[in-house]
Amino acid sequence: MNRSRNLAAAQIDRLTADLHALAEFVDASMPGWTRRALAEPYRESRSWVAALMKSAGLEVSRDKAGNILGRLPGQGSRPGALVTGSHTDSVVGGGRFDGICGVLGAIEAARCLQESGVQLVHDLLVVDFFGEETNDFGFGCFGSRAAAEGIPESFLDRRDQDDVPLHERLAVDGIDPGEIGTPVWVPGTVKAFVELHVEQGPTLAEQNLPIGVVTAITGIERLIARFLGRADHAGTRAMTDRRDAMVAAAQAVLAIQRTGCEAPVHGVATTTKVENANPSPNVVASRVTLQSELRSIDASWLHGARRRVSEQILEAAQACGVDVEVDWSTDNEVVPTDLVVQDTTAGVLDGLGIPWMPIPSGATHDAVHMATLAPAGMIFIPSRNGGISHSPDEWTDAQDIATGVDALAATLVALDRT
Ligand code: HGY
Ligand code: MN
Ligand code: MN
Ligand code: MN
Repeated sequence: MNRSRNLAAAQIDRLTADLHALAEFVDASMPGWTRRALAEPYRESRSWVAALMKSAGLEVSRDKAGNILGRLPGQGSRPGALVTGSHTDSVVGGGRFDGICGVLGAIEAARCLQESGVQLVHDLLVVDFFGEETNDFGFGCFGSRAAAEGIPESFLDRRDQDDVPLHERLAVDGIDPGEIGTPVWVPGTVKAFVELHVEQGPTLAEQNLPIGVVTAITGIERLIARFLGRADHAGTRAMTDRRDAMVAAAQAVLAIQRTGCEAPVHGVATTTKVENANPSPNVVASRVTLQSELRSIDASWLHGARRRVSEQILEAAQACGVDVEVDWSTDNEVVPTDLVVQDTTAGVLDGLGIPWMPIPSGATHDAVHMATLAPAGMIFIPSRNGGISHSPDEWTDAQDIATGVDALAATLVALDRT
């Protein structure tokens, strides 16, 4: 397998040292390498990231959405910056590579460009986007969404599981909700966006390939279903005479899972939460809330599946004599990556002799929101350990990250000339 050709051993060692250093900022009370946005370890880690950007010769600033920006001025004769970056927050029990490779790899790419004397025409902007993972308020990509579209009023009114409103949590990070309702970045200031990211799946490793050029990023439909049955004595009420909200929810979980299994390529369905409002062991469940999501890069399947899942949930509730409210929200539509960015990346890889394959992304990324601002693309590097991710077992080899940095730096140089 082609290894990193342009990164010297010293540069790979430097990048590895950065990965280890960032992995120190975790919530020790949680499993894996947990670094949740809006929490202390994350806050401390971002000061470290800002200092790293500064030491890499970047002009560091923080925008109103909490994104950390490291700018490498270009020769300045062309408008719009070449932007690259990702996120450094994690899921609970997450790993050390998801998002992180795209931020530390981008900083390394900026260092390598300077060390090899390359001067871009456009500014280069390296970004650590604030809070990409789904937060306690049920949405993700906070920083990139705020930068590109603004955060919707309905999101800002949400409260977390402790009934704390989002604006209160944001205040600790110095983010003013009044300043993020409209796009935080000025349209026209981005020439193109490229995100380096681990695949979070097994394909590249199975194909023994070091790089994936992402063709499309999954759409996500999120569901909250509220089942309303009748509380009753669990020991006396006849089985045929119950209105058991938990049984209706259980049948809905299986219907959602069946729908995911029927999907064509890259369709999935997951139920991540079933909550009984009254978990007393001797009471028939009266109120149960279920949270699920459907994903696919096939927009027509995704919308059809949403309708089919709703129908099956209503049928399950009816059969149990239970009422149900089904609320859907589109977290993001399917996003095809930009063909020019794809082709530029492919041409660069062929030029470097680095083998690659086109690959869709079942995970969503900050690139989804950057794509509303400018042509956007993604470069994947292999996830080892069977492609496991959102887990402490997530792993990507340093050599693979270095090859990704090679590909990223060369793609940025090529896009700089378009
Ligand atoms: O949910 C996702 O796909 C991403 O990891 N936030
Ligand atoms: Mn993730
Ligand atoms: Mn990610
Ligand atoms: Mn991402």
